Amino acid sequence: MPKILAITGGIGGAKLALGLSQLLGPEQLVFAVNTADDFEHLGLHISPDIDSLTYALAQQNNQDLGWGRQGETWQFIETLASLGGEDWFRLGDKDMALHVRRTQLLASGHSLTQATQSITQAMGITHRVLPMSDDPVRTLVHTDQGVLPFQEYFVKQRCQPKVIDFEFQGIEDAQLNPALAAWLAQCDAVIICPSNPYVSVDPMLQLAGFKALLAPLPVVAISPIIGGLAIKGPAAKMMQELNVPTSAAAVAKHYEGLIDGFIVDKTDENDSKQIKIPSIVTNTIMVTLQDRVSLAEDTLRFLREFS
Ligand code: FO1
Repeated sequence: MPKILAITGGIGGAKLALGLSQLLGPEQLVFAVNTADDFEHLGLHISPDIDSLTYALAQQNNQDLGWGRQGETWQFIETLASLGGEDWFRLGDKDMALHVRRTQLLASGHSLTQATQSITQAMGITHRVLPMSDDPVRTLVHTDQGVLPFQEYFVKQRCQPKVIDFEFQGIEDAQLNPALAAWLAQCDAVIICPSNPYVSVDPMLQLAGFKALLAPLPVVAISPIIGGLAIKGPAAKMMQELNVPTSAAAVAKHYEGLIDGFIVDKTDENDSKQIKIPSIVTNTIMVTLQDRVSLAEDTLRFLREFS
């Protein structure tokens, strides 16, 4: 069986990650997660993309919100607001326990990788969830309303400001997670899950040495843009503001030179004719668990064409 690295960030990527986890065991499949959305808030270290993946793999994710945990209550954040605290970033009561636990583990000297390992194991997840780096990388969004830390842009400003550029603060000094580099050295192939190319995948690709480790491997990406829209999140809006066509073909171009194959939704069958690299058309809209598994099966089958 192949050894796969799945690169993910955000909600869309986490959906396919769950599908893949149903087909490949922890000896064949490892996840690399974006940490550039992380931030310190209320004295806690928050890692949203690690948490979206963790809850997805544990099948505990909040299907209505997309992010956070299912079956949540909001006593903490509402009480905090009543005391004059900040409540713009909605932290559910169960979700709070995860952030407190991670912060505690980091404060006692554990790395983000070790803290994540401890938490995912406690949630019954057997697959390894590897932060892209244990060093801080923070996405700053340069907009027409100034430079905004990512969560201020994404949550507080609800992605309204016009994007001019992205800056990954700390990227020059951040070391690629050694556990990730070690897995890549023995990997057979890499999957870039349907995540936002600009803020969920690019931070990882810009880590020194990462692209060089990908170069000898077959890499397949799934388009996060379907019919000119993102299923969730601001990817299409960002592309418009960056004067990039909001199309699956434009995402393939964004990954040009890095990927060997591209997977687009049936809606984009015509668009796929513009794509210069080998591509397949299938259903990439994941509503049910079966949708997630079917797309994972299609992806692994497609990957075999490059091995
Ligand atoms: N996204 C929101 O749009 N509003 C929120 O209040 C919010 C809270 C939140 C809490 C924990 C967490 O792990 C994620 C949360 N998110 C929220 C989503 C998060 O901002 C995004 O998932 C990523 O940063 C981008 O993928």
